Amino acid sequence: MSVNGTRRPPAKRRSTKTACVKLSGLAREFPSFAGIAPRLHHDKHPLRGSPMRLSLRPAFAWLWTLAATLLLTPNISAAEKPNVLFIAIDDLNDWVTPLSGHPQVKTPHMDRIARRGVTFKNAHCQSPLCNPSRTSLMSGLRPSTTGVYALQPWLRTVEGFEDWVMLPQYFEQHGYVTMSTGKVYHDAYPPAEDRRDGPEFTRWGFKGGFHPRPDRPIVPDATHPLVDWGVFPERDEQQDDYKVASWAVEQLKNLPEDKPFFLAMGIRHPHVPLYATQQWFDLYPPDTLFTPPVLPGDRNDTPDFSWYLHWKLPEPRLKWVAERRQWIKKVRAYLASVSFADAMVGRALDALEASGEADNTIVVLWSDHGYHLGEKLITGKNTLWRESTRVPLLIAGPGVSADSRCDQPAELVDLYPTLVDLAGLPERDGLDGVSLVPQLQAPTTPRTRPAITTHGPHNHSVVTTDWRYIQYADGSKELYDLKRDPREWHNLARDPAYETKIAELAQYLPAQNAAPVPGSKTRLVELKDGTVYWQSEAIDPNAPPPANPK
Ligand SMILES: [Ca+2]
Ligand SMILES: [Ca+2]
Repeated sequence: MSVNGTRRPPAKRRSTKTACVKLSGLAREFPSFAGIAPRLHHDKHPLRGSPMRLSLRPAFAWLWTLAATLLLTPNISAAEKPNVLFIAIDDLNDWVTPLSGHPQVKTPHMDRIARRGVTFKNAHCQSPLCNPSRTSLMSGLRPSTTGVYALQPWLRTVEGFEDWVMLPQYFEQHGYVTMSTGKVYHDAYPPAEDRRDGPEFTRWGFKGGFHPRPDRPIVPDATHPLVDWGVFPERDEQQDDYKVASWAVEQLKNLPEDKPFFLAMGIRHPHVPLYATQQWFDLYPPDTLFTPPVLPGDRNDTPDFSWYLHWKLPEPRLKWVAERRQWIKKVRAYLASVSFADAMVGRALDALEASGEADNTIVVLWSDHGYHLGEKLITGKNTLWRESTRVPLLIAGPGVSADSRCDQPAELVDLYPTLVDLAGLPERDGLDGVSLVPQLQAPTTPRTRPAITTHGPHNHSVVTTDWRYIQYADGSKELYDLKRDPREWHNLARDPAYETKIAELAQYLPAQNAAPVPGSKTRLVELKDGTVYWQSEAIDPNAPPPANPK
């Protein structure tokens, strides 16, 4: 099957006054930045639930305040401890309604969480790649601390981390029943023999995968079997993610009576392949959709090392999708996949409400990293820019300010200490993150730490409320003034006027830069003795970036 109705003129390049590029002949301008999007109407959403039922009613606000006071008191008994519904989304960038990264996106169920809690508008992953990001979040340690930078290995195989108490284990040690379904750790982790009740989680559910898949890719000349998009399959119930959510719903219908729960649900959409049923595509009529703005020559002022971070990837470059008139189709399929993922979140929220435990449950939703859909001339991830590092991070529940937004930097590595703090468990030493509870209680509370994202050893991004500084392993740099240049188009690092600012931000770079652990491979970039290696293969310094590697 294919996406219907995507008739549009041939791709053209032309500059606008704001130097945007319209590659797809679109009827409407993409707003210049998140936050100015018009309010979207969600009433026609096919799986819309009852969003107001989870919202905080003013008359009961004092009860929440009281609950917050009680819950933040250490040593509360197991029976009083709040539950945790821990929702992981894969490759979800800021194209969600609470962040307005794409002003046409429809995610009414994430809005339900946002209305009940705090939306972190400046939250960033620790690595723009599944395994290192998830390893960091679950261990509470940065990639630069563990040395896990690539898609392999599993942290348990790393010397010194065999018995490291991961986030769900810490909850289990303190009286919780922990449960997992879908992609919580990176795919294949833990290995199948350890994916049983006991290690890592009290109870393992349906793990799922990228199924079902059509007999052949929908996109003509697809660069990789998984890098595909279009209308598929016929019914939502056929999707693995639907079954993952169903398992979570079943647990919420049969909760343990004597213990609090920590239920982790990992949804793979909108990770490629971007398959969704017709109803989700119908939310995004192609003749009204727009692609994100792209600056011509945006990569002219970015260092060579920025290309090395994603030297050879299955995800096509912008030129590839634009020339094949697939850009708008991929954008549409991504949006459809986001709304499908949101609907799965909605099913879990509905079940939580029906369980009667909603008022005593912390709901946290996060994505492991973002995703480019044309910005900086690429699709995919593996960069240190906004599109890769910025992630949705929504936290709601007892002790959390309702319907609030926080502009302070936040990191996914903060989730471990934050959830421990919110649940009133004993403080856990030795973690790299810090509790976000001060911001959850009062979202304007300042935070001095920036957000750090790492991709491969010695490549870091530092984000504050106003700046992004990037430093690569060869010492090359980028600096962006986020107030003036939120899309990070104009690299200021070579301007001597910013030397002081760069020195100030460079102080926050991690002091420890662990070498890649044994077994590190797949999407690993390393600088060794003056030579850059992509997945252990030396890069010719005179070679141009591969146009569209497979
Ligand atoms: Ca991912
Ligand atoms: Ca640029």
